Amino acid sequence: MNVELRNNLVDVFLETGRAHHAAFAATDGVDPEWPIWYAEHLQTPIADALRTPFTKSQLIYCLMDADFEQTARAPESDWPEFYAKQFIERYAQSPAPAKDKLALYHSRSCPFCVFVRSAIDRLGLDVELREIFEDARYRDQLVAARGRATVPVLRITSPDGEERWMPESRDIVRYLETMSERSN
Ligand SMILES: N[C@@H](CCC(=O)N[C@@H](CS)C(=O)NCC(=O)O)C(=O)O
Repeated sequence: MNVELRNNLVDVFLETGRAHHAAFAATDGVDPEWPIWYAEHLQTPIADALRTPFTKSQLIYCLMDADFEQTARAPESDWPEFYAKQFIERYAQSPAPAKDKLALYHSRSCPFCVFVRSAIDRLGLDVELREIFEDARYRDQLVAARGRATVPVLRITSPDGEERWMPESRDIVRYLETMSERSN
């Protein structure tokens, strides 16, 4: 369980509960239409916290469901804690897995580079293009890593910073195709 997210949601529920109580002070918080009022006030903070869009109707359903579950399973528990846990378990988006960063060292005129660039376009991949004759830094990086300036070379940087330099246009295209299949 993501503790920071849970605490964040508990705070959101508590604050909204206080605001609701203040708004319905005349009836000491009694409001038979409470899910509608809560959905109105929770829509933005809940969607932001869980990184999931909610319509008000969905939120009304989720709130009523949490109320039902709490009454049935844990009537003694603190409702903000219970709701936070249930919302996280059922509706939180898991963070997108970190991806490798890809950069292609290439030159405009090289036919092997054209072959790789057209595969990148066809597959719709996010690959940074580094033209070694337009920016001397790219040529220097390539020579420092490989001892020569032959292009194309794909630089693959993993989320933990580990690097691979992949030469050979056919190997690069094969690698990109595999990446693309995996992400579909
Ligand atoms: N077998 C390689 C051939 C790459 C190649 O010959 N690239 C040429 C440009 S088209 C090059 O960089 N020549 C300059 C050099 O090797 O320093 C591939 O398929 O990627």
